[in-house]
Amino acid sequence: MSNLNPVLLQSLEQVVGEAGLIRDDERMQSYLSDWRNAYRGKAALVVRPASTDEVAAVVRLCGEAGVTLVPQGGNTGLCGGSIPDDSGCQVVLSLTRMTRIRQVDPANETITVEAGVILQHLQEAAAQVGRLFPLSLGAEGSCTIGGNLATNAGGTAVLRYGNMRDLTLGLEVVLPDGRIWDGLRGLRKDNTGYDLKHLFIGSEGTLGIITAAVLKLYPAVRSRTTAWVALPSPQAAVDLIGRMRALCGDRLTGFELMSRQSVEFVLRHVAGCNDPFTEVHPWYVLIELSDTLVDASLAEMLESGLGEALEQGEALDAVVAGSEAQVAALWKMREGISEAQNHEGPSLKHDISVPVSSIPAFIEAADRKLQEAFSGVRIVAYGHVGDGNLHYNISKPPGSDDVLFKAQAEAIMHVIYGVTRDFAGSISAEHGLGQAKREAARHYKHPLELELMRTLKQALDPAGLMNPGKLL
Ligand code: FAD
Ligand code: 2HG
Ligand code: ZN
Repeated sequence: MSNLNPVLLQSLEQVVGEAGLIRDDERMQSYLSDWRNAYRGKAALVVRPASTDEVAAVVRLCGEAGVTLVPQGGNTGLCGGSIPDDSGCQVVLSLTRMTRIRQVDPANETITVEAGVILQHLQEAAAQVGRLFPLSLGAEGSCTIGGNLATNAGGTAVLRYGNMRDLTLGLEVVLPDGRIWDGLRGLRKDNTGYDLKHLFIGSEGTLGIITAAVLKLYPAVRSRTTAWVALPSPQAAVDLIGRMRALCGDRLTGFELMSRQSVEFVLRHVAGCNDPFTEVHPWYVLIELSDTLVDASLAEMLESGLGEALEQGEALDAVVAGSEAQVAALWKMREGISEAQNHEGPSLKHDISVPVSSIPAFIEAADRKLQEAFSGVRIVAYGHVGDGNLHYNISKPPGSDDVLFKAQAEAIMHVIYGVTRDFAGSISAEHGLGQAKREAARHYKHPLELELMRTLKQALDPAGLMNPGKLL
């Protein structure tokens, strides 16, 4: 049962009603650990407001009582940002009851949604008016728009449409003092000073609670073609993406790199996945072309690009999906990597980015240094290579001890982030810092950038009520 001050508890109940409070230990559990079970915390209470006014009242009440808040959406984040600490004194503020689509404006190509709307539901709402909301990622059936905004989520369509920052026109935010900032403007042009929405996008719940957003819509995709291609090396992937871009321009909407190790994990653990080739190859890419025209000759374009790549030795083999079921099967192989890696014991995630041109040299240097220092660890490298973003994840040597492996996590991380720094890269391309990379950011981010971030935090949240211990 909750150890919260009874007066505060009663006031919160008056705001959100009995349905908006979760206090018994058993029902709280799913809010206290993450998808991988890599982070676990305790909370005094989970509060689930159903409107912006309720969020504001909760923030005010908790602020007055000095109780810190942990905003939470679908709890699919991969760096512990939505998990409370283990004091048992924090309140988890879940946005999952704020699920209204407030407005669809096809003429303005915008949709206004509340923070708790699940990404997939937003995609479906856009499709109903013949539009596309392009953000697409493996957790789209559970992650929320608020979480996508707070982490500036990326995914598999960034190559063409950009990340959440690029897809957002306006925000509504409850500030740490309980005031509501109504920035829900559907404008593509607005030069009236600092663009405040960008402060909150990617702030991981440390500056305020995002309660709603105006997001961009795009014309619906009416044709697409998808291929699975075997490659000799990461350099071949960089060459191939250049070739496909020159040939297809903006029609290139997906280009995902996967090492053999990543694919092997999927074949081993994800039901219904089969290797499209009989031979084993060191690297693969999933390529997708799409267009708003029904008959856009995409298959010819793809086949012509792949034909040239095969001739040049850039590609070793290729299959083009012949049906929607085959398209889905190929994407399942790609999206299944996260889940498959969980079955191989603890995994160390490094969500890095470097310039696209440096991807091959990054992989070569990081692989070499890791294998020299940590013999037998399995490197699970894959990701959004067109964005320069690799998930350079590590699994323990087969049969080795979990505890010993976890004891090496920090040293492994420093090797990988050291190489990332050598290539002027970022230690977090899409998942954010949360609690996982907060300390690392102190080593790898410029001190002046950290100082500016602290200045902003101090200005907006001087009492440190919003998601303390995360990001900064
Ligand atoms: P949560 O996990 O609940 O929260 C994430 C962070 O946002 C926390 O710091 C939390 O405090 C804060 N937050 C949540 N809601 C709000 C709000 N309303 N206001 C303020 N702060 C808030 N991410 C990618 O970028 N690209 C991918 O391709 C990708 N693929 C994934 C695949 C799988 C299988 C999984 C499990 C995760 C993947 N992720 C990916 C990570 C994750 O899905 C995203 O970070 C997602 O945006 C998180 O949304 P959420 O609603 O689950 O947020
Ligand atoms: C992806 O691209 C996600 O599949 C998850 O960002 C990456 O689990 C991971 O490390
Ligand atoms: Zn990713």
